[in-house]
Amino acid sequence: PPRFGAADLTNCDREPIHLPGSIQPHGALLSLEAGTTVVRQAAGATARLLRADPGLLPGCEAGSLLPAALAERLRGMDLPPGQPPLHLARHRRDDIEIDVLVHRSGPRLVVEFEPIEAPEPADAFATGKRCIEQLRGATTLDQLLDLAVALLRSLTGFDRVMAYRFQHDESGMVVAEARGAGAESFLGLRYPASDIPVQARTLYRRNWTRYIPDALYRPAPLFGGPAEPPLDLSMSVLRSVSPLHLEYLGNMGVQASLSLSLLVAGRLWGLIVGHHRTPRYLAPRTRALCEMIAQAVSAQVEALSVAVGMRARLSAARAQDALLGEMSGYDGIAQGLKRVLPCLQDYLPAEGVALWVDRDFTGLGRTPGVASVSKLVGWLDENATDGVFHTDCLPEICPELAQEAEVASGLLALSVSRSSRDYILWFRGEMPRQVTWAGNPRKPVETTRDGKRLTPRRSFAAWHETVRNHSAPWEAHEVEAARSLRTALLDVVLQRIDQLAQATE
Ligand code: BLA
Repeated sequence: PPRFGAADLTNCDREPIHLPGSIQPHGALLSLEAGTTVVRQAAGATARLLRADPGLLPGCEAGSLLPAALAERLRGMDLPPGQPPLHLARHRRDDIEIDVLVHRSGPRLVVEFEPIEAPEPADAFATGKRCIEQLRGATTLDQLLDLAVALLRSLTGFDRVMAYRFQHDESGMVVAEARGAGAESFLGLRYPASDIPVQARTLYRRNWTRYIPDALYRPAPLFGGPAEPPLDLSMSVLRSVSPLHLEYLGNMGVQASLSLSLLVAGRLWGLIVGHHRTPRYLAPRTRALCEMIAQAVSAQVEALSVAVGMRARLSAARAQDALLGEMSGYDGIAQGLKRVLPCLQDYLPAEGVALWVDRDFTGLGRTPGVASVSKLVGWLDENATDGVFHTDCLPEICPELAQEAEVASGLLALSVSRSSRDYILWFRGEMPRQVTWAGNPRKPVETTRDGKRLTPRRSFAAWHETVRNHSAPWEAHEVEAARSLRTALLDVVLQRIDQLAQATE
């Protein structure tokens, strides 16, 4: 992998952003040997906050820099690694109020000092409680995210606050936005996956907040004792961020940013991102409130999607009972399925449904003709090993159906037998879609003016693309409903076989 700060387009997803060897200079950092107060590394505004130059600190006793009680507590601290920083103390030096945060990184205790440079919320608890109550009242995703960005903008005073949601292909889209009069709108714009490399996404699942009060900062290097290994700053609040990303922010006209992870069912679902055109400091307590709101939003997104899934499951179960009831009046499976074709069409939202049973085709609604379906079944036999197969871009993956985009861009296929190849096939037509990207997504980087280096793209001007050969996507609960129908049908088939066996005995 490249060294931190030396990555380019070809390897920026391997830049070790957790080992930057530097911090943002608005605070100070000490790493201590756990169980002692011996300083191993130091960086940042130690002269202002601890009255000693960082280069002189390695090897020193932190006890000589800190109030005795604080040093004592640090010495006795046994923290598990991987946890977010703990607020240890608020202390005052001359006229500066300083928050002291501590967390464990490998064999070191990392102590971060952050001066309070911005007003603090008057009543953080009451504000947090009110925000959470409001968020819990949201009954749709749009309502929830609109409320979240509005609350966060009023708390932070940022020019623009957005909810950014990851799509199936890891690109992202701005799905909610609150902004001031002068700020340009990014609502509805898509950004390619490469704008947030994979190691950054992995880190953002563990550490939920990133704060860059002034993107034009000069990184403050970590001074270390002899042979200090690189310090892992994954959980640090002062971590220096990738210079590539700082350039990107510059190209967007952004000088301060705050981004908060939205985690749903353990996955990085999206981010809430705040932008400001000029430097902007936020008190740690304000950021803690923001983080609390992001957590409440995450929980509510999950609750809403669980509710949607439950409703879908209930109605699928009802539809399935009706369908099986209807089928029970018929002797053969093939005959039964044909009779319930209208029920099958209603079972999933699709424009057409077809049966392929004993090499015989029956269709209802908009489906490809018998010749195409026969070829499709051959292709499925080769390519679909699972009992349930689905795609929203059939013409792109199945050459035999390349000409059928209009009626068969989407396919959900359910095999209803193990030996002979019988299928229920649901079809969805093409849904041409306009996607507006923030700049050309196939050129996420440009060369610098002197032509020497690659940098993130400079233009975020709307770039339109029409997506063809795609249908509406199959939702997870729809695929699940198909799977459960398959299990139920195979049960029926097995029962019939039993009955037949008994009858012949
Ligand atoms: C990180 N990229 C990020 C982050 C965001 C974005 C939100 C998280 C850091 C932060 O909090 O600011 C991208 N920001 C966006 C997007 C919007 C936004 C899409 O506001 C939309 C509104 N970036 C590139 C390219 C590279 C790259 C080409 O565009 C690499 C060649 C790298 N982005 C990059 C890296 C990070 C990053 C390395 C991690 C920064 C860090 O945490 O150290």
